Amino acid sequence: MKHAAVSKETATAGCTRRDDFPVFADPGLVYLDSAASAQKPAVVLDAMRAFDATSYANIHRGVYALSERATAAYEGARGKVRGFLHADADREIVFTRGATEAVNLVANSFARPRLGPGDEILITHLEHHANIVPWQMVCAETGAQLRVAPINDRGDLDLDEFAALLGTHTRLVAFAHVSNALGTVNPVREMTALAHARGVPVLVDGAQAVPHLPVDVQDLDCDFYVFSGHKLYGPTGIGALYAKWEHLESMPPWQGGGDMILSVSFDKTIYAEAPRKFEAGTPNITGAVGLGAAIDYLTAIGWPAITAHEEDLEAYAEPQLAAIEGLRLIGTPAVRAGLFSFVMDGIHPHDVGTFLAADNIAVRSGHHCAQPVMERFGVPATTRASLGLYNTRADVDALVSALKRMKEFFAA
Ligand code: 7TS
Repeated sequence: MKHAAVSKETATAGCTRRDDFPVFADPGLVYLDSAASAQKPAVVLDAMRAFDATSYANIHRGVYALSERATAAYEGARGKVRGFLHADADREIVFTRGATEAVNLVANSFARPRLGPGDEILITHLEHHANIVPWQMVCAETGAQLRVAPINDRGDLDLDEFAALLGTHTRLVAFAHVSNALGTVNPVREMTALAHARGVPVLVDGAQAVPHLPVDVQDLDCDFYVFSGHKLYGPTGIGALYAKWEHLESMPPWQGGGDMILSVSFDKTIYAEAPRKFEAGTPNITGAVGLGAAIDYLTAIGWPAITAHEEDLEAYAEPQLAAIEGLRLIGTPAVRAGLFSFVMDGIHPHDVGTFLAADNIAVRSGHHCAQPVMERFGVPATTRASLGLYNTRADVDALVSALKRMKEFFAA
C-alpha cells in the first residue's frame, strides 16, 4: 500500500506463492488482472472439491449427517468472514452473490424504505458502477437526489468538499475503500467519522480493499461493508454484506422464498431473523466453503507478508512505469493499493491490451465500470495492471519491457 523502502527480504517475500496457484502451470503467464478477478490457489479448489465429494447436501433442512455437515461448513464460512472483517457477531454477515448484490440489498432494503423527496445520498467520483447505479435506482423511485463528492487531479478525494456535501438532507453515504480504476485508498475512518458526526450511516464498498489490506469494520465503524469472493482468491457467485446488527434487525427482506421464513401461511408469513431473512433460496453453499478456504489461506500467510510483498511490487513498478516515455499514469494517489492505470500517447488502450496479450501478459483495457472516473481524467479508457500475491518482480519486468517494445513497434 504505502511505498516502503525496498529491502532484499521484502523483494522476495511471498514470491513462492506463485506455486500455490495451479494456473501458473503455464510458466509464461503474466497475470496482471486480479482487480477483475483473482486466481484461486489449490487449497481453495481442493476445499470446494472435497466438500462437494464428501459433505455436500442442501443446508438448514436435513437432519441426516450430510446435511448437518454441509450446514456446519456453510455457517463455519460465515464465521470465517466475520473473523476476517473483525465483525462482532456471525449474524452480522449476510452471504450474497458478491459486492454488487450486497449494495443492491442495502439499496432496496435499507435506503428505499427510508428515503423520500428532498433526501440525499452522497457518493464519490471514484465509484464503480456497482456503487452508483443502485443508488440512482433508489433516487428515481423515491425522489431523493444523488450527490457526488469530487476528486482532485491525483485521484484523491477532496475531503473538504466531501464534508461540505454532508448536509442536513444526507441520509446515506456510500464510497469505495479502494478505487478499482485508480487504486486510490480512501481515508475510510475519517470519512465515516464525518458522516456519523451528522448522524448519517455509511456503506463502504470493499471489493478492491479486502485482497490488499486488513479490514476491521468495528475500528472503521462503518454501518455496511461489502465485498466479493472472486477478488479475494475465492470463487465467483459468493460475497458478503457486513451490517451492524441494529440495521439488519430493522431492515425488511428484499427477496422472498425458502429458507428466509419461520412460518408461512396464506394469511401471514413470519420471517426468520437476519441473516437468514436476507438469504432466500438455496445459496451458493460450495462457494461459501471456497470463500472460507480463501480466507484461511490469506490468514495463514498473514497481512504483514502480503502487504510487504505488494508494497515492494508497487514501489518497484511505479517509477519504471512512470519513466516510460509517452506513458501517463492515471491516478497518482497519496496512498495506492494494488493497481496502476495508464494511457500511452497515440496508442489506444485496447491496442495496448492486445499487444500485451500476445506476450501472455493479461491486463485489462476499458473503462473498468467506472466511466465517471474516465470522464474526470478526460480519457475514454485506460490500461490497468493489477497485482495479486502471486505476482513477482519478473512480472513487472515483463510488463515494462513489453510496453517499451510496443512503443518502438507503433513508432516504426
Ligand atoms: N466495487 C468495486 C470497487 C469493484 O472493483 C467491483 C468489480 C465491484 C464493486 C463489483 O464486484 P462484483 O464482484 O459484484 O462484480 N470490479 C471489477 C473490475 O474492476 N474489473 O472487473 C470487475
